[in-house]
Amino acid sequence: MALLKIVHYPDPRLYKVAQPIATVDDNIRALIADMAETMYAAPGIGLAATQVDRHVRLILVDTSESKNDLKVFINPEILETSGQSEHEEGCLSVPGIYDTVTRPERIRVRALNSLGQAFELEADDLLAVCIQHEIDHLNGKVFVEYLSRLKQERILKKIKKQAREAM
Ligand code: K1U
Ligand code: ZN
Repeated sequence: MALLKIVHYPDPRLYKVAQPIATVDDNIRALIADMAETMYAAPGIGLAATQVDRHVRLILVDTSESKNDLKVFINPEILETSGQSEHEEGCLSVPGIYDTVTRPERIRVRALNSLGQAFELEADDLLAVCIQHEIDHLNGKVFVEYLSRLKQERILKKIKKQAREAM
């Protein structure tokens, strides 16, 4: 297994649209293992392949307290949504920035697991927020794009300052 480098906003690679995975093979399972190690080490509760510069439709989520409930979604599709809720979000690609985003409250999602088997899952609360946040990454969207232009400008300034100070 290996720790992968997480791409930081506003890197243009975060805006690429990820491609469907045609075959769930050992290469994909190796990527899942590396992404899981990277997500838990960060630490994070989700990670999309886009964030580690792999532009395939694969996301991982683990919102459990014990960090032992890894959920793998390959080619995830949101089939249904209902309600609306506000939740504070963070992003490993936008370190140190947290803000409130409004999204559908409950979702039904269909995907393949790491064996290539299809499954459906109903999610609400943090799990639903996290799945939607990660699918946005696959579509080239970062959560700050839900915020006002003024907030986005402030976040960009802060991120650029952090990057300068890290040099
Ligand atoms: O996509 C990502 O960058 C991961 C992101 C997922 C996420 C968090 C909160 C709301 C929506 C999506 C993170 O994991 S940020 C880190 C974080 O929230 C966290 C880290 C450790 C423990 C608890 C939360
Ligand atoms: Zn994110």
